[in-house]
Amino acid sequence: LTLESELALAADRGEFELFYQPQVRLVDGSLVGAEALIRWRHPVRGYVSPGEFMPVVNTSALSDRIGNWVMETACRQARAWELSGNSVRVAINLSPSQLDSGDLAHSVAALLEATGLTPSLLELEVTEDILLHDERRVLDMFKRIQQLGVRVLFDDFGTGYASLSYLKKFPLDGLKIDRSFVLDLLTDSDDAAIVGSTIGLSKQLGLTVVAEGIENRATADFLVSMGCEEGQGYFFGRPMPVEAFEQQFQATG
Ligand code: G
Ligand code: G
Ligand code: MN
Ligand code: NA
Repeated sequence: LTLESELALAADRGEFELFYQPQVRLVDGSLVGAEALIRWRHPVRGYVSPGEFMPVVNTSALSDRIGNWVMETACRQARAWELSGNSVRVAINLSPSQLDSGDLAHSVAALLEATGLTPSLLELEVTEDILLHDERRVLDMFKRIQQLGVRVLFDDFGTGYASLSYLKKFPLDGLKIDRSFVLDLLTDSDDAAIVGSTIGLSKQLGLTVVAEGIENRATADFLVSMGCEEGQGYFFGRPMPVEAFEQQFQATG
């Protein structure tokens, strides 16, 4: 069995699951959102991380199916939290293939309609590979998604080849500073300079900025001192199954 056919079977059997990682307001650690991260609950191997299978998914016929499943599952979850009175903004990761097939803005609109989710509770995270697509098409799609009230964030900011030119070209709502700049923030003065400048740049451009990879309080405090408002990382919580997330954050009140 190839990995691709194993993955198709896994989809048939409902073996995919979304984990949620908390995103917090750094000054007080209060919950502001959650990033949905896919896992494969393998009957023998246990949870398999997306790094091991998403590259195959994204280049196979499965990409649409799994991409749509992620969007729908995350929207339903966000709506359930909204209805419970403890709204949690949910962020999902888009893969490049989701921009190629069909009309993403239309799918998002249909999902909001079907679930009843308040649009501002949904965020889409895009990486530079997505922005490498036909620029006009991406630009148009982002505009229509944003007109729905859904926010678009630039993920892994700073790791690509042309992050700054994408900020200029595309109507983004915010950016996520890649964890590779945050992990050694306290000891690496280059990282500190890059992160500090990125925060300043974001503010000047009117963008939300989220720091990733925060593993201790001192890093969170340092980010606050540099004006960063939101963050995410093992210090606040690992990606976890929905039940654990609800327990920790009482999202179901
Ligand atoms: O959760 P983890 O650190 O293992 O994620 C590894 C990578 O997989 C990250 O880059 C993350 O963005 C990506 N990823 C996780 N979930 C999804 C998903 O639902 N869709 C896509 N396209 N990528 C995902
Ligand atoms: O590429 P993206 O930003 O979507 O990747 C999210 C991934 O980052 C998740 O798979 C998650 O496991 C990982 N991650 C989240 N917080 C931390 C952290 O504090 N430290 C490290 N090393 N990885 C993290
Ligand atoms: Mn992400
Ligand atoms: Na990232």
